[in-house]
Amino acid sequence: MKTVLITGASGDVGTHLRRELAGRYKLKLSDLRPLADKAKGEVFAKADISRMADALRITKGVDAIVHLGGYSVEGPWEGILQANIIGCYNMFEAARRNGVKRFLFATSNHAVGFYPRKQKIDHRVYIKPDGRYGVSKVFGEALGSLYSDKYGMEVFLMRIGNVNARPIDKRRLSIVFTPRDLAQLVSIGIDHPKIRFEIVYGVSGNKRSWYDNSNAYRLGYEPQDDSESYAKEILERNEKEHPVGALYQGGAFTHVESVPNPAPLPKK
Ligand code: 15L
Repeated sequence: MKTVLITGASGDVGTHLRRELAGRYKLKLSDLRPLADKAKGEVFAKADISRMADALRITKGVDAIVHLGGYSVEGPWEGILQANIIGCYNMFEAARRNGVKRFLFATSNHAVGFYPRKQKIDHRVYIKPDGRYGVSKVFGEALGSLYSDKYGMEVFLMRIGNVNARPIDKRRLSIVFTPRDLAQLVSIGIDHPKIRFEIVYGVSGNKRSWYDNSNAYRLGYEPQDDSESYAKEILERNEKEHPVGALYQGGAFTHVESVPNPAPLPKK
């Protein structure tokens, strides 16, 4: 059984993934925050990935890394710099030094958030980040490209939409990514024998998707869920969207300086 390190394991996405992947891989988990309810067989190591020593410690002896850890929304530069720029570099570099071959990175729809909603985009479009957070995800994607080309690392970049069991608003009808679809895509990223460098969209099979996710389908992804059954109910709410946010895929990230951080980082 492969040993898989999940960073950011205490967060929302990490919590879903632990549950969905239990029994399929030997899970090694890390986070800056404590881990609630560690399951049998799970190994947890507290780590601050903005420190190289910590990154080196947690990446030892694993077959694959699912790097979720970091600042997960638009916010102040200092937090993004430490977690998503320095921390992400440390993770790739520590993986290289420890000989970890497979690296899955949770990039985000916000790496391309300034594409208009009326445009369908695939994995080949030029980046269009919608904030400092989006730029930090593009930085991680660039690291993935470098470590794949220069060091032969097998890199799987997932531009994740919104991980949730159901869409919470009109925008999320296009980008919701259910936990079981997330687990399926992550498993492809871990197990597919022919990955060198791939970009895929981490979204369910949503009818209203603004992504051409053919690259994920080519690799065998068959999403089980489609948000369409929630469309009527959500659209009937007639929620007002900001006129700028309503134009772009990234929504509010295109016009605010910060959005509430679902999981504030503990003070050091
Ligand atoms: C993201 O990248 C965030 O991590 C997540 O919290 C959501 O805000 C999501 O994007 C989104 O666009 O809905």
